[in-house]
Amino acid sequence: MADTTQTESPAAPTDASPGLQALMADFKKLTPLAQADFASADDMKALDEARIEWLGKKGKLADMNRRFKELPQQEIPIAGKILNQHKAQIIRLEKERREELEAKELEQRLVAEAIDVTMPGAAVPLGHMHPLLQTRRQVEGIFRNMGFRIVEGPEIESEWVNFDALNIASDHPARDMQDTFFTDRGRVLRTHTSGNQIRTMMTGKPPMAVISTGRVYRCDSDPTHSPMFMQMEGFLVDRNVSMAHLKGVLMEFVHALYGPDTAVQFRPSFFPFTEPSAEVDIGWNREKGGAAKVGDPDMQWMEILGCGMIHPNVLKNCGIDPEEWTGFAFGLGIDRIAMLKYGIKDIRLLYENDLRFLTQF
Ligand code: FA5
Repeated sequence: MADTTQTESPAAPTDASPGLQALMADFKKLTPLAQADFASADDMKALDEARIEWLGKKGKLADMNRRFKELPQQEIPIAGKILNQHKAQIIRLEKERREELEAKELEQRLVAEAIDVTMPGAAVPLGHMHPLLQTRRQVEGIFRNMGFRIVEGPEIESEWVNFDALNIASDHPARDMQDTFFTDRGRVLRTHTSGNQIRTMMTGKPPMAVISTGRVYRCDSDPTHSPMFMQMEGFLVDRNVSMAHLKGVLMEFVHALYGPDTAVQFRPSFFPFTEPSAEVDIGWNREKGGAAKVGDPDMQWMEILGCGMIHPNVLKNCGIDPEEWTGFAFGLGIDRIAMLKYGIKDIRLLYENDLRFLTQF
């Protein structure tokens, strides 16, 4: 704080009364005292208190003013002038100290709020695709590379498409093979994606090679069965299609997905919509998780798909002449493919949305 106390006080008239002389002597002492008070104020609050003490209505300058009534009348203007000069000085001292404190506070704030632009930013955790979706994309990619195109179908399906058109009569015991969730008016939550075979064949003309993936629903729940799971239907209709084509396509798929020495077996089976029918199992190691190679002593079989040559009745139901056209179809469980791919032991983990599980993939 600048030293301004050296400023000359106005001179008293030579014939000043003793009262005025005493007043002037007291005035002379005031400015250095005020300056000391302001200088010792370390923050704005203390400075405000000091200002009120000096310049307020009941402050020290006001006290001086009250002493004027003791002076002779003609000396009051002189005393007033002297008071105003001191007052101006004290106001200036207070202002200087205020500016100093403001500058200090600003500097402290700038230091406290300083941003280090070289610090690394806070990382936002990134999400990623669910393992089922990753598997679905990969599987679809393999079949697309072989020339299959993708179609979609509804999850609520008519009983006719889901069962009847697929050669499953209303009293056919095959309906019990897939425990069904019925909705109203002859509709069901689709139990498989085979209905998309019907929808596509009814609206399109062969030759065609199509895949269709989506959720399907059954009353089922254990480590390898979930009540909602994902299937992919694939089928191909052309002239002179045989079981050998089906086997070739599926072997190509298994090798692309799990590698060329993966253990695979085709087993005869039954589906009302294919004849002949088969199921495909992949070797898996339940303990280690993941697909097993041929010769693994701990290997067990896991069924991943059903398949076969499209039944002539199904082709006829869709307006396709079975004398001219033949085709194969398959329906694979995407969840089981994911279990084998990632070594997941319980299918239900895929639907629990537990981040500790999902972040591993
Ligand atoms: C069918 O659903 C037939 N539509 C498949 C088919 C299509 C056969 C075309 C012939 C021609 P299946 O019920 O076996 O078949 O189911 C096929 C695959 O879905 C199974 O091999 C299995 O991988 C998977 N799967 C079946 N039920 C479940 C379930 N509850 N949870 C998880 N995956 C399942």
